[in-house]
Amino acid sequence: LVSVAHTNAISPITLNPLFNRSSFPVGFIFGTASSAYQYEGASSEGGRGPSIWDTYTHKYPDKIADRSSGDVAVDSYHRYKEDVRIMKKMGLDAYRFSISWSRILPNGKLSGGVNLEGIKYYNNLIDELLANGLQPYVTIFHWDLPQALEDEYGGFLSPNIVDDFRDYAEVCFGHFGNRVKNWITLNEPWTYSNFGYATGLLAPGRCSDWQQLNCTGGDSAVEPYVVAHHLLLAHAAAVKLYRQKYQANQKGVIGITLVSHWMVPFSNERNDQDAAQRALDFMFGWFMDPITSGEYPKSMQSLVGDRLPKFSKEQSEMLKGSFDFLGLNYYTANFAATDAPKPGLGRPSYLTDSRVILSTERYGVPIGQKTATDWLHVYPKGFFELLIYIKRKYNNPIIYITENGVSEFNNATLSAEASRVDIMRVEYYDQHLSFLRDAIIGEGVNVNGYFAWSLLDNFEWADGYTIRFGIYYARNLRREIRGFEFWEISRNGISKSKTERRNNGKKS
Ligand code: PSG
Repeated sequence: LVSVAHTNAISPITLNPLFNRSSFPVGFIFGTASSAYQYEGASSEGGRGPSIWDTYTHKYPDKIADRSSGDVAVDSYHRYKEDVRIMKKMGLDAYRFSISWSRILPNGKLSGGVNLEGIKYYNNLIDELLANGLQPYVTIFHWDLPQALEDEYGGFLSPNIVDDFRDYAEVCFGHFGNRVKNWITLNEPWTYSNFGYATGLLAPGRCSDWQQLNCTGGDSAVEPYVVAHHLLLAHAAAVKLYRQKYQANQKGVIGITLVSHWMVPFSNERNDQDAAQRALDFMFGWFMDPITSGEYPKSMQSLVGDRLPKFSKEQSEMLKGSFDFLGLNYYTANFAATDAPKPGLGRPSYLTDSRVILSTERYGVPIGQKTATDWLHVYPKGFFELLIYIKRKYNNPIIYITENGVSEFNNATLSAEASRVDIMRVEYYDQHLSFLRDAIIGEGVNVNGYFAWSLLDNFEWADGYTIRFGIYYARNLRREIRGFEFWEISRNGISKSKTERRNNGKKS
């Protein structure tokens, strides 16, 4: 056993030396994930137009823990070749990145012109990946909406977004689809709606005044549902276009990335079990039900009532089956307890509509080991439970794990050398990959690949650079492998002796 006292490591490490890449099916894909605003930097270079994240970070610096922004981020706009070199060295098969909409269409719309310098950047990145044996998995929208569309019609609050998103997606298919065979329309529509329009913690930072969450406008009872509705319609429109016009020639596949926590009933009582189901409906079913059955979950229909938009018959048909694979992001689990309705009291909000009280603790005991992210406690078994739930409830879809990972604090007093020792992260990956293997091999869940969040430390939204998610250390434009090369699991298997050797000399 190894214990590393002067780092963020919490417990001694025990790893199964027999667990390695051959524990997964032949052809299983291993990769890492990133997103444009969190990585690229060069925010006003190369003809890029501003996005809502530029506005949000510059206009409301207090909303970001260290008052930072993605202006420079980890500079992947200039240093993508180095990123690719790192991934190749790690023995990875694939890279998930996102395209910055306003780098391609600086004012958001096709009619405003395509920025060829932006096209060129992504061409270069894609070519560099392919030349190094890495497959691009491309997210079309990872939250960085062109500011011009927010200004013109309120972004995803307006149905106008559907056509503009489809046009933008078409530019992507047209320019990159000859080489990109795996498309993801949206990253985590739940997070975009919930944090952008219910809590206001992420751009555009809207919520109801009465919630006193320091927003500058919004309506948490209505807007999250409207935004989610338009996200779903935009997704369906892009998939329809791809299937009608591009898929036969380009021979790629298209999906969507959804995030879900696993929900653990607070008690064994029936009402808490029901609460856990409602919590899943309001986080995951909200999006997964429409793309499988064309309808929102029944629980949402009855609890949200008239505030929940309705799909026309045609929209419903368009949504049904609108994915070749599900991208799934899993990080953590919550306890779910039933919340009795309080008639007459309180105004409605997405945050209370589900009649569930979510928590990460029960009687003072956290659901799992704490991390640098307040909503993220380590709960690996929930990964397994969620995968089985999806298999059973949604007819065993093809799944890619498009994100899974853990954060640590960016401790400025640690040397770069010490910040590279990440035993806690090694354990997190080891445990989650073990449960993933069990779900695939033991339970027949149809998972084709796995992407770690994240390749590098990067701009973590409202947390700025105060926390680190990278399996690679990155700061001040340095990039260095962490103390333990987690990805060796993909080639050689994790060996305890190797871990011990790496950490030798760092023990206190
Ligand atoms: C996911 C889940 C929550 C908040 C944010 C995310 N939650 O449950 O409160 S964001 C997701 C995202 C990526 C982030 C990463 C780590 O797709 O861009 O950097 O997770 O937070």
